[in-house]
Formats: sequence, C-alpha cells, structure tokens
Amino acid sequence: MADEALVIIDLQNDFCPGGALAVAGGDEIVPLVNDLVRRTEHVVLTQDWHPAGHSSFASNHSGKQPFETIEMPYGPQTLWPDHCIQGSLGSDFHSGLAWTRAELVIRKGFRPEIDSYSAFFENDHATPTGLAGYLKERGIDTLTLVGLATDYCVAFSALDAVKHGFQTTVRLDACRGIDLNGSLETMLNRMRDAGVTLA
Ligand code: VGL
Ligand code: ZN
Repeated sequence: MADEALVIIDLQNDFCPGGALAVAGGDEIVPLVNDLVRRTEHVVLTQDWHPAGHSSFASNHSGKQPFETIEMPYGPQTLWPDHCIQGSLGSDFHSGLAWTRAELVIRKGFRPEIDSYSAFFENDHATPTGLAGYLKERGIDTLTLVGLATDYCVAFSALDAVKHGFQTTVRLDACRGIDLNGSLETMLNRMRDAGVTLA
C-alpha cells in the first residue's frame, strides 16, 4: 500500500559472516528481505557509515576492548571493532540485496564524536537524521523494519519509529541479533512494551 514503507537496517557486509562485526546468520535474511522489497512500494535503506577513527571504535580508546561500554557525553556507549568505514567493502550493502529500488539511503554514524544506532536519531536521542520528516512528508504512516542487528540498530529504530507515531512492525524472521549480555531479550521486551508489533 502507498502509505507503507519497508526500512532495511544496515544489511552491510561488515554485519554479515566474514565481516568486521559479523552477526551470526546475518546473510540468511537476504532472500526474505528481497521478497519484502518486491512487495513494498516504498523502500528505504540505512547504511552504517563511520569515518576511520570513529569514537564508537574500541581502537580509538586506549586500554579498551571491543564490546566494553564507556560513558560518553551523550550517555553509555558500547565499543565496537572498527566497522563500516565509509567507502570500504565492509560498508557496502550485501551483494545479494535487491537494493536498486530503494528510494532513500539514510547514512548514520558519520559524525566522529557520536554513534547512531537508530535510523531516526543519533545516540543522544535528540539529533534527527531526517528520516521521520521524509516519511511523513510522503504520507507514510506504517513501517516494517528488517535487517541487522535486531537488538541494536533495528530495535532503537523501532522504538523511535513508535515515538514518532508510525505503526511499526519488526519482522523478526528477517532480522538477526548480536545478543551482548542479554541485549536481545532486553530489547525484545522494550519493543513489545513500547507497542512495536513483533512478527
Ligand atoms: C550496529 C553496532 C554498531 C547495528 C551498528 O547495525 O546494529 N551495531 N554499529
Ligand atoms: Zn556502527
């Protein structure tokens, strides 16, 4: 329907097996995502897009290891292996993804000093990416979210989508999670409590 959009979160090489921040089974979702692309009028992609030396990389913090958490001016921040560096092979969309029909690519995490999990806001939960305005201006009120990773970028995007008043479904069969310290269960509960439909 014309008022619905499919939002594909970070289906990029670095989040797939063999990538720098591989999500188990990340590439398995590609055929299902492609089916949804064919069936949805509006398709939007997000692309994790970090400059080298980004503040979310553990390598930028002496004595810190990937998957540790530190306090940043905007709140707690998990540190990651270097990933999705702008223009690198790892930042490319998975080669099997039917991305050509996407009408918009929202890049995120490109400011060195702040990370961005959500497709709608940077991790200060205040700086908008512009996606909500784009969707609303086009009359879209219903979103289906798929992609990587369920418990980080997909979940934070879904929570913000609901805050913006979008009717929001996460297709769990077309997502895969990182699951760090129980993050998958935590974020599934948070999404459910916020009114996200988990399908
Ligand atoms: C993501 C960690 C760091 C994600 C992106 O796409 O879920 N996770 N950057
Ligand atoms: Zn990232």
